[in-house]
Amino acid sequence: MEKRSQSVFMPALLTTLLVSLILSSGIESGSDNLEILINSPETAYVRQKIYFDIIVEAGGKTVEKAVLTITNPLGFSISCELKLVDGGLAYAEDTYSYVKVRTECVPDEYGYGYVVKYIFHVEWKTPKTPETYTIGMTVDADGDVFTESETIELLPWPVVKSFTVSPNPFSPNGDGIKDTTKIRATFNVVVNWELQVRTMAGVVKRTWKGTGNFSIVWDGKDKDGTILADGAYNLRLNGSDLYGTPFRTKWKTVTIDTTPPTITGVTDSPDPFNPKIGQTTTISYTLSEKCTVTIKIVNPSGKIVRTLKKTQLAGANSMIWDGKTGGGVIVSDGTYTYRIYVVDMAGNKAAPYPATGTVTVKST
Ligand SMILES: [Ca+2]
Ligand SMILES: [Ca+2]
Repeated sequence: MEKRSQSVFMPALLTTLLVSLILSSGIESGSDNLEILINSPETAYVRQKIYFDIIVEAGGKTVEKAVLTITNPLGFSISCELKLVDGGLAYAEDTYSYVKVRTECVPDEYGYGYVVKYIFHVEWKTPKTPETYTIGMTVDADGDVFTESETIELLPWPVVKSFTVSPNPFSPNGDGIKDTTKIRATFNVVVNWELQVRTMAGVVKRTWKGTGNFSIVWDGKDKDGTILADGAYNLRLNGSDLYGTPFRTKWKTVTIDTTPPTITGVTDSPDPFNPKIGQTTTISYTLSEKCTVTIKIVNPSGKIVRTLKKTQLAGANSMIWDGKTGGGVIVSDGTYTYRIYVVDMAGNKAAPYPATGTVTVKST
């Protein structure tokens, strides 16, 4: 009774001092023995299943409650509280089953049965948002609440967003037409890449290396400066993000074509023809390869009255002229010259350029 009355009449300052002494000593002893170690990786990829351990040194105390939280600044939040089963910790899952936790208790080395460590094996199926996530663990051990957190950066998997080569085919022959081709690629993240030109048999002829999106003008030369022979080549693009994770290797075929096309067997029929009664004439020829064919029809005084244009495949081809101008008017009687300009897909021109023939329009 006397003691109690003493404390009641103790000066307020002394009471505050005593209370703060007790509190600080409590916290200090706690921080000596209670420790949380989160062994999560610093980075992981979206939609990846990752594993890490959280080790709780409870200083001989019993962990009564442990809560694992995973959050990001965008508002993503998972909270996973471990359930007590028969006085021991059981595994836990978050509501959406993205996190699974299994607990392992390590007894002390002297075999007295004290739990010295709680090891939480965490399995996390990461979300699809690339963001920095904070993993937090709060533990209540016999009333001592302590907490720890670590961050983990979720990365998008590196992918090639686009990979193009144009023009394709091209013709590195110095004539100023399609002499080079542009090879371009874009990626979703910064990557270190390597681009190779390979023969179909796999022999590497040229290599470029770099970081990030690229646009390369290729002159058709190998690493020694020699222009490669006509034919198809493979472009191989591989590499990895700045953490070393590779993207899926991409392939593309590019063709070098410096061989001019040929046009043979140029004929027209019927000749003469009468457009006034609805007759047309067919100009026929044979191409050595796929080409863009332009036929210009020239009147007796040298003026172009009609242009016909098509991209046509190798082999026998033709175009029909209905005897009309570009404006749809039937031309006057006379002998017309048709000029056939043949260019392959790499810009090489057939010789002669143009090939020519004549056809007569006769309405009487
Ligand atoms: Ca060329
Ligand atoms: Ca050609």
